[in-house]
Amino acid sequence: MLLREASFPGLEHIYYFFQLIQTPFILKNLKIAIQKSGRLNEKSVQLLKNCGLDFENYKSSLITTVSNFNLEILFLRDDDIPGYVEQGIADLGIVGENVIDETQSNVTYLQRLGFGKCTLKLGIPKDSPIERLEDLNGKSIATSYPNILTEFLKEYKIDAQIRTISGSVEIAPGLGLSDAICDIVSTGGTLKSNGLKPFIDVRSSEAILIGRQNLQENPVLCELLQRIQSVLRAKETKYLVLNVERKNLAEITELLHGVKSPTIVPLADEGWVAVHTVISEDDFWDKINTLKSAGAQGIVVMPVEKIIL
Ligand code: PRT
Ligand code: ZN
Repeated sequence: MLLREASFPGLEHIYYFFQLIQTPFILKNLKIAIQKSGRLNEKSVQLLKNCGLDFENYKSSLITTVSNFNLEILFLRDDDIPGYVEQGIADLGIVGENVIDETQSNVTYLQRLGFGKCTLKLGIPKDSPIERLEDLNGKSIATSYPNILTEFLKEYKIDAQIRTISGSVEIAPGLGLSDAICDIVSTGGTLKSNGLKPFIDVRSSEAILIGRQNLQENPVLCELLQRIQSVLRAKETKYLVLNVERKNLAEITELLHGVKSPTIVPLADEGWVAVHTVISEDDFWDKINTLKSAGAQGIVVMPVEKIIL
């Protein structure tokens, strides 16, 4: 099923309303809402494709059906995703934690997805006299995240005025609209190019798979979750092949103690073996350097597509 882009605002909402009232009677597929376009779109689509789901990803479509799995994909603005999931219009959603918190939606966290990482930070002008959090008392802060910021200020008992603006928050201090800002930062480039500097972290965020309440028992969800977890595990893991002189094998095997049991394959040269194993990506270069120091040679590193436990 493919619904073309609405030619006037609101058509998709009418469509989803009819979906909602029909859902219990007609539609059996699970529905997952992902961002239509923006920073989370590509990685969300890629994750679902890596799970073996086959679907068309037309830029103009608002909904598409997965041909080989009981799932439909809704393409929405990220701000709408938690609400659609909370109301049960979508069963699942992929969205940043910052949006879930800001919309204060009652949804279940099913899986952290490891992409879309960023931090909601307070930022101040480079030459600001503000030095400590308490210096924000009596000051104004521009943000698109008034709910998260309200909670944060309450927690630290700071009495500052929140100026809610929907975009381009970084220009607010320069325009004299606020003394500070609270916005998403990833590289920090936007802060810098607007004459601001990071001040204090409010919360970190990454993309999360969320679900509506009472979904845990669904077998389609269990299968999807299993596939997602196997893709995520694989992403954190590398397949290694290394050549080792037999006299160094015990030490190398010891270094790979985190692995259940590496595969040892004899080489044509009788004094050498090839060790096949998987390692996690944490401290990857440290591990490789340690293996090299212990005598490993000709190290080949390969990506792992899926790990099914
Ligand atoms: O159109 P729609 O409403 O769906 O999308 P959007 O424009 O509201 O959101 P989008 O696509 O910009 O971001 C989607 C999600 O990606 C956010 O909710 C976060 O969870 C996550 N994310 C990760 C980011 C960033 N990194 C990010 N850098 N969201 C926004 N930014 C912006 C930030 O607002 C600021 O303007 O990028 C700028 C700062 O980036 P740096 O790299 O200069 O620090
Ligand atoms: Zn948005």
